[in-house]
Amino acid sequence: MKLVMAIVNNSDVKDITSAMMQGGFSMTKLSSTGGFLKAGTTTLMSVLKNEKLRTALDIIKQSSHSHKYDSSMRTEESLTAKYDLPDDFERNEIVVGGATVFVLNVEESYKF
Ligand code: 2BA
Repeated sequence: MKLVMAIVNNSDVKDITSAMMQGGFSMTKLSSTGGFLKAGTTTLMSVLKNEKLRTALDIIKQSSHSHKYDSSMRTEESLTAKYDLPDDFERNEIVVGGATVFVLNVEESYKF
């Protein structure tokens, strides 16, 4: 068994979870926050059989989109003002996502 942990953009969550549920995968959604941009993200967790891993990764890949954050936006009264970049941050543009995915081995699983 594998544990897939996928950190995804909130705007992609609906498409990913719909496709995963249709594919018969069990999932848990966690609210998360990026350490660097401090923006809200969603972390999806799914434990699945080894032979289903490729299917799950394909679903996540197909429904995940990257987006750009422009640091000039941080002074505006807009959604992007929520970003709290380090004071010494100098890059003008950051590309976030689509999905950051970690795959871990699961040795045992119980439901009590
Ligand atoms: P954040 O930590 O908020 O990072 C958002 C984006 O900022 C990153 O996009 C990357 O383009 C940039 N970035 C991150 N750290 C940076 C730094 N020290 N200097 C310059 N730019 C930096 P992604 O790489 O697509 O990552 C999206 C989110 O996935 C991250 O949000 C974080 O929550 C998670 N993540 C990425 N790599 C990770 C890892 N190795 N371990 C745990 N979480 C990770």
